[in-house]
Amino acid sequence: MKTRSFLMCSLLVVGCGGEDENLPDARVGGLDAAAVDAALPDATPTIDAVMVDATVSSVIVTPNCTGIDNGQIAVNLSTGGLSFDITAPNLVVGEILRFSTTGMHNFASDATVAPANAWKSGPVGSHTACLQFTAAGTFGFRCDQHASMTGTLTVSN
Ligand SMILES: [Cu+2]
Repeated sequence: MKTRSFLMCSLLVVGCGGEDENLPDARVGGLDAAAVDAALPDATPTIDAVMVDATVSSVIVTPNCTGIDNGQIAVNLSTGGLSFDITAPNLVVGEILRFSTTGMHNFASDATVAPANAWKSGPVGSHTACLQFTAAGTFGFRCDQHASMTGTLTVSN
């Protein structure tokens, strides 16, 4: 009797497994967009964390420049007082800009750059980060703490 029950269960499991193969498509098709939106938490903190740690489509941020070879760094950008020491840096696609500061500053894309918050070197405060730009363009930047600290980065092919 026990053996027979076990076999029945096994057959049921196999049967369910077979049906499952057809389920993913049906589930995706059945998603209610409004319900999904409602179920999603506020995404802002997650996006912020991603910016600091690394990946945006065109900018790769490496906190502390960990693992970056000095030979890859084309521009060293820092701060003095309430200014960036270079306000119009130039890079070739793929090159790295090293940002460092000991003040209440950071190096972040400004409102003219899409997507919003495309990159930032890290939270405002003493830190170092390496940013590799992988797309050509002209990008405004700023310090998130000081509206007067701005510049324009040019990345060319
Ligand atoms: Cu600042």
